[in-house]
Amino acid sequence: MSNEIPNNVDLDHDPQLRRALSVWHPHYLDWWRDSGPDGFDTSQIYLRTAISASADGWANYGYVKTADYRWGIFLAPAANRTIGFGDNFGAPVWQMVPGELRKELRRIIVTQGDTEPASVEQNRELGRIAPSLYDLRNILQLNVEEGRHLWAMVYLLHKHFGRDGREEAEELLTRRSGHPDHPRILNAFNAPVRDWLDYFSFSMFADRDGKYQLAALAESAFDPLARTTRFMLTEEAFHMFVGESGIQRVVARTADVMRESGRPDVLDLGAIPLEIVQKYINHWYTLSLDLFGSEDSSNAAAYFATGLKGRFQEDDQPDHSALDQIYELRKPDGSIDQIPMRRAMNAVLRDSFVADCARGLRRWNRELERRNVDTLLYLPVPSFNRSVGALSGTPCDPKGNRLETGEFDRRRSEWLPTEDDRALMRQLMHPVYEPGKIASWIAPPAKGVDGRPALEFEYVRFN
Ligand code: BYC
Ligand code: FE
Ligand code: FE
Repeated sequence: MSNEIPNNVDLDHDPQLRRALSVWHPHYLDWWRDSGPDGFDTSQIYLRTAISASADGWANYGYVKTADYRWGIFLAPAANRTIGFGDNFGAPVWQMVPGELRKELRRIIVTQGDTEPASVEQNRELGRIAPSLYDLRNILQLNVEEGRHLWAMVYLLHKHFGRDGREEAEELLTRRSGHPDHPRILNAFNAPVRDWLDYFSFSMFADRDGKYQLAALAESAFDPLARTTRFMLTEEAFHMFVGESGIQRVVARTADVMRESGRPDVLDLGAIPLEIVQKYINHWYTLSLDLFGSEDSSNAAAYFATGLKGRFQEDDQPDHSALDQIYELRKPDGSIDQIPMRRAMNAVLRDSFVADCARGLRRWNRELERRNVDTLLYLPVPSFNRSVGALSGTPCDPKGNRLETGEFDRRRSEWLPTEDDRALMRQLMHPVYEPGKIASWIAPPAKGVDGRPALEFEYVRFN
């Protein structure tokens, strides 16, 4: 079985795990066929496959069909860790699930696991309108890796949660993004991803939520979870790169066309107006802020106290107990909520995320400044367009000015993508599958994959 399923969890000597996987694996393949990337079953794609957790083992490149991809199970190497935060600070980490935390831990793993197949379902159709072979290859790479991330969580469920773990693993293949009766768990993973501007924004912001959530779980006192998520993070860097560099290339192209034409409305010239880029940023950024959960959360406090979930780079925190501090949450009406620090862990994690996003925005804006375009892109304030947490229910504009609900609804189309905007994006996007060519609305990548040429290389061979 280890030939078929690359792993470093000694699958060959774990009959129980093999039995669980032998039931689940065919169901996974059915799910992949029904819900994975549509239209490329017979194509050979230049993909990287993780075949071991060592430095050179996780990035092996070669042509494969997605259905033949070898989804593996990898944990980052064992380290002699102790618990780094909360009430059990300094105690040895756990190799087994403590009975009294079983339910909470399962919930965290299921919530994480649920996002991975959801994202594959969300961009199922996008390969059909890819702007270049390079981009087509990248979206398929992300899809197989999100598939592998599902395996990572299913491994934990099968290995550590017995029968309910096996049931949850099946459920992960049963829910569907956007399904009216069996939706995915978190809101952003039920939102439609209809065009490549959606997709790049999603990878920039939602995958970046993934980075912060995984980093918080990489601190977990439950060592198998910490080690799985550490390995997942090595792949996540590429996902965020696809999003960040994708928008950067869109912005660079738009700025070039604006400079050449001397006007901001560049749609008829085959580029994407900055106004539409900004609306997509507003949409996906705010959905991703919601993914952090409520700013004041008793669940978050319990996760931190017990050691299930830490902060981003917990080692760098001056105080690992977080008992005596207060988090100040500024509300749109100007008032400030004083939240005990442990209850504010979702907000603390979100703040790290916001700072990281702002860095990406500065990079995009540099493309504009370099071409003397004076409209710049921005991130809305955290209270804009929120549906989850303490900032929802008090409407404001992207700068934070309070609005009546009626006014927000009336002016929504100024800030968030409309059906018309989406239709325009769809009209712009046609597949470009010829080596050396690229769609009109995006600049070529700075470099190719694995040292290959950016555009001239045949990243996908159609059969
Ligand atoms: N949508 O106390 P609260 C990724 C629910 S992305 C809908 O506020 P808590 C990826 C919550 O479940 C990373 N419901 O927050 C990216 C709870 O429901 P119940 C994903 C939501 O418990 C791209 C209630 O509201 N990983 O990997 O601290 C491509 C009150 O909860 C939402 C994780 O999220 C929402 N946005 O939850 C592929 C890590 N937010 O139980 C992959 C695992 C909250 O009262 N998850 N609710 O019915 C967690 O650590 C936590 O569950 C949360 C925050 C971060 C979601
Ligand atoms: Fe993932
Ligand atoms: Fe990802």
